[in-house]
Amino acid sequence: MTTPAIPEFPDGFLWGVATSAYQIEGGVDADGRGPSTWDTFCARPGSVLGGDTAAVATDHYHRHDEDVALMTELGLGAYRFSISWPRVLPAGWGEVNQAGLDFYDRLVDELCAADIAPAVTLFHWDTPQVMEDAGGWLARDTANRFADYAALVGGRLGDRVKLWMPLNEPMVLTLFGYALGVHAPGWQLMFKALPVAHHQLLGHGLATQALRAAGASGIGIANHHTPVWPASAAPADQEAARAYDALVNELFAAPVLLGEYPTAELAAAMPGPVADDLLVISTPLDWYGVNYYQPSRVGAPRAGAGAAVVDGSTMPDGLPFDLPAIEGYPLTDFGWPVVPDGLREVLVTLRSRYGAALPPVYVTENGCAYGEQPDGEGRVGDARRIEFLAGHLHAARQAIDEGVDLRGYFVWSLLDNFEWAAGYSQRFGLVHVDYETLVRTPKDSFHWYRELIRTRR
Ligand code: GBH
Repeated sequence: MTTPAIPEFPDGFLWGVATSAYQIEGGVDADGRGPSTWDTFCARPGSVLGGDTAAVATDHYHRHDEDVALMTELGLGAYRFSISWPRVLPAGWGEVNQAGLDFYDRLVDELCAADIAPAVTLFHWDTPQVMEDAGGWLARDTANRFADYAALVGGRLGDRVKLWMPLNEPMVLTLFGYALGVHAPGWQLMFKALPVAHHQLLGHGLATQALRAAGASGIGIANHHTPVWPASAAPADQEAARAYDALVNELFAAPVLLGEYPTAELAAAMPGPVADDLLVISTPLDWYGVNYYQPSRVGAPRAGAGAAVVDGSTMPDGLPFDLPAIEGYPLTDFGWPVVPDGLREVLVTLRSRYGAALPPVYVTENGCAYGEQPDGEGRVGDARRIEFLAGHLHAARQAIDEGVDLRGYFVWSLLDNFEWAAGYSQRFGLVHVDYETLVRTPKDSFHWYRELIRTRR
């Protein structure tokens, strides 16, 4: 195998991998965990491809020792994982499930013993079902309950966790979960979903304050970012692209970094004492996380165009955007174009948009779905993943040269796992998982990443 050359990174650059609780843990009924919105969504026919559920997933809940051993072999500097809110607080608030909290406490100890810095996401979309029944993220009170949960976890793990992210990709929960209905909880509220953005942002700000009060430090956010490329130079396409950019990129960055909503219309769509809330939402952060997968081509809606399909899910009618395919790039098995320079573009755009208000940056997710299987000798030849990662690391290095204070990079993901509405059809792991036997097989990309870390850590 020829190994693509990787540029040098600054001393202390943090090399990591990322996962999330619902996608890997399984054990949905184990030791007192409560149901989440995703358990409900999976049980609803037609929601997840092939009727897949995450009841077992990769069974990480019972195999975490083996998984930490894999991470140790990788020589990771950090491991980003999420805590399942309903595992810790089965009803979302009130009685604590000590067994659930103990699970994460042990995991953090195992990581520290292996010299791997724990990086913790508090919410990666798995809302306790009881909270959803009480209004979910459409209800302001969920932000307060979330802060209580943050205080609890921060108090228990704050002495050992190096990086905290209250939220992962609030954009995706708002858009996919509440506006379009292709993720849990499955609402199709279109623009009436905007309060979900505000309440998550408020929850982020309140949780940041609660974590600090509980003695935790190193607090950031993991936001999804995509370069937005107008479909053409026509004014209608330019305008649609501007609006899309405001909605998917700026809506979740400007309140946090600048204490303001990107447009007057968006600010006016938000509930509550918005000006006061923005003071909480913009509580200064120690760092800022970027999840990058691909750019977006955006134009004005075209008359007579069929319903848009995103990641295999059919979008509701009446979207104010058209998302034509990006052509001229190779595609992953998910159909996403491979555009490494898009990572440089999002990082440099953040830097120019937010300037001194942007704290040090981490790439908190980057990766690709390719379906290679083990051959007869148990080898998984995923050269395309190696090429993907190498290309994106070059782009990240270029962003540093262009003035971005980038401190680390997390590959999505350690293991093949439950890819939300796509079920098990998409494999993002450095490690292959056989879903019949749950046997883990490191892919070529795993060995490549280990070598990269070994020569640069
Ligand atoms: C991340 O989300 C998640 O944090 C993680 O849990 C997930 O497993 C991982 O990515 C891989 O999917 O057709 O233009 O609408 C990624 C967010 C949002 C990226 C939807 C791709 C589709 C692009 N994704 N987006 S578009």
